[in-house]
Amino acid sequence: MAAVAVGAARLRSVRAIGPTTSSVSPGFMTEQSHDATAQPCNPDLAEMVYGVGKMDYRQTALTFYKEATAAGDKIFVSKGEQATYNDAKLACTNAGGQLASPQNAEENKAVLDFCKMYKVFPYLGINDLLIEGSFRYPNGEMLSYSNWSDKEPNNDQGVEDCVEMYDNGKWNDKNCNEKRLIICEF
Ligand SMILES: [Ca+2]
Ligand SMILES: [Ca+2]
Repeated sequence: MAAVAVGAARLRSVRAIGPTTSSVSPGFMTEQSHDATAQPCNPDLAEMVYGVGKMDYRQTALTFYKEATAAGDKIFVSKGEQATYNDAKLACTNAGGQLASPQNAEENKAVLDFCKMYKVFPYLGINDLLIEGSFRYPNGEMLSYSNWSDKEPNNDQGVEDCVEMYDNGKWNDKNCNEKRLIICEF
């Protein structure tokens, strides 16, 4: 648990730096308070923040997003908003990141934490839009980790090319036109 305490302390110190080093587009954070003294709206958030990384842009992300959690080399952020896949993808790329695309169990757990916090299934960045049945990361690379739910992906009715996460952490391929929670990774 020591790592949790260190991470939480780091988060507070990062917030104190303020927005001067921001390289993040304002489009995704227009409603976000820049108050350096702001506390997490969820009292459990501090428990979710751990292993804060060393890269400046990740610290910047933590500065601006109340709901942020780190897993390995990534930081995942969400404002609790929902959108179709294309709009969600755009929101993340405009912010300098991409839709959450967990590449191991730890990252999957970080995404799941947001799913549970907001009680909404999120979209992942993973999709088979390019080649049906060949699910890939946003950069086109093949998956190195997956956590499909039983009998998924099933491309139901031939229109499921995006991926949502259930509240048990399992994945389901889903129609990209549904609205799902936006979680970005940096
Ligand atoms: Ca498909
Ligand atoms: Ca499905």
